[in-house]
Amino acid sequence: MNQAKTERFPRLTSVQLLAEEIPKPNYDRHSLKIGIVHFGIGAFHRAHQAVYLDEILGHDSGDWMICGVSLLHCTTRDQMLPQNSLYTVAERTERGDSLKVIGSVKEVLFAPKEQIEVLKRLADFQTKLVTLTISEKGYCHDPSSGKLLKKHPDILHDIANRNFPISAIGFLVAGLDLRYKAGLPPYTVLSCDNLPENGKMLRNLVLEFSEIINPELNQWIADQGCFPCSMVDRIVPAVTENDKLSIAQQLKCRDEAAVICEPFRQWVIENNFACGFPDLQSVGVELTEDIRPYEEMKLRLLNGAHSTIAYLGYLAGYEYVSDAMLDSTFLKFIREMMDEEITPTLQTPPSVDLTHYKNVLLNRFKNPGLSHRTWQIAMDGSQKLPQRLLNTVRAQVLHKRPFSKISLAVAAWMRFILGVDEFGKAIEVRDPMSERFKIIAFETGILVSKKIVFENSESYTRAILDLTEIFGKDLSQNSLFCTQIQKTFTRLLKNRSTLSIENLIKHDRLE
Ligand code: CS2
Repeated sequence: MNQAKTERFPRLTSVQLLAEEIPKPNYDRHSLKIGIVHFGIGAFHRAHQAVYLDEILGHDSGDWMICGVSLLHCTTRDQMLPQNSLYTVAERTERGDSLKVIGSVKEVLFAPKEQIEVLKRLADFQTKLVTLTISEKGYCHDPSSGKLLKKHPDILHDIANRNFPISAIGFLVAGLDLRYKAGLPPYTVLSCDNLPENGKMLRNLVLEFSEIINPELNQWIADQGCFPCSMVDRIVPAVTENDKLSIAQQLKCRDEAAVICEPFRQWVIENNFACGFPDLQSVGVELTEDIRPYEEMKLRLLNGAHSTIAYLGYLAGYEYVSDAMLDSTFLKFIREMMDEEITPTLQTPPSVDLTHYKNVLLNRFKNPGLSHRTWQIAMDGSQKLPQRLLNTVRAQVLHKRPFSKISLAVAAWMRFILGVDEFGKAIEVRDPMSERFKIIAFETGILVSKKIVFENSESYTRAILDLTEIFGKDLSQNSLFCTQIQKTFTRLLKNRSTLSIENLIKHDRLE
């Protein structure tokens, strides 16, 4: 219905179609060259990095146009190609949208079909920066140790077919190899995913991979490669058909690649580049020598709270983050978790007021315009838990400080991945480890014909805690942590999510 209504508008193909009042690229998109190759041109990149670049190009016409690469799906390429890679960013608040048409993406490639074109771009001397938002699982790493999964099917493929890669790591190394052979400097590789010390981890993955295929290349990358760490932030929910219609009505054009986001944005990058880089500071990007305090603050407070809201909120029947935040008990729970269990583990970054940061954060979560689904955030928990919740627990355990609220979040994840909600309805669990979870549920007998078997909860939680790729050997064997999780999970089964939250707030205990 809405799709049909949207289709009545002419397609966004050129800035000429846009009304004068719509902000649009004021630079010469034709003559400017590509200087950045970006892997993972999903909604986040289009609402974050590409927007910063659009602003830079608007005042300083350098050759910093973007070549976006999709590794898995051709959807973005197919949406962007007919639009000459133009698309709209709608910053949304409860008062409405503020639209801007973005022009910094010059080309979009679908790697499985345009492998040679991607490699050519990487090998081009004009390419100075290769950035990535490929999500946690795109790194083919062990989430707990950060090591390369050498038996991952994509990595095995890329080791056997090093000139025809399919994984991001395989492409990065194949591109660096071409440059090494051509006597060109390496490009800077900038990870923009929500992973701890993302640049350092990616460097290690690239080195582990290149060591297998070519020790000389490996040495060159080790000596000359630059892999700055970065912290990225902007909430970007998935776009719906309703959103597309409302944007078409405002734009008077149909935009299949439009994205919706909050007004807030932040990007902090470690100052470590191999060759040139765009004038990032001119548009508010912070360059720093020490990224860790920024990254831990963001991963633990924002993403940690997000995952907590996702699992507990989903179980409590909240579809959107903002719905859960309207529930004053839920809100209080998240605030207390931040103050009592996360903040003590953080080192405050220079010029940040943590109390202000948390207040702003809760207001961002409350943004009712955003319709950010708890289910969307709940995806890929096995890849997210270590840096969002478990590193915080580690620090709390080490200093003998409380972690009961985070334990409830972890228990809620364990409950969520059972694939049946508290009302007996099926949950679509999307996670690279979902098959393992199903086997564990079956073997431990926690779930029989979609019904929870309470007596088997201890063996179920034990089997999940034994997944060292998530919990690491340390937490898997930490009796304080394991006992607390098992107790919390059993209580969560008995009391369900809403009462469990209330009990933890009112009595600071689970019963
Ligand atoms: C979210 C993040 O989907 C998720 O897992 O927690 O995408 C979050 O919205 C961003 O990191 C915000 O910067």
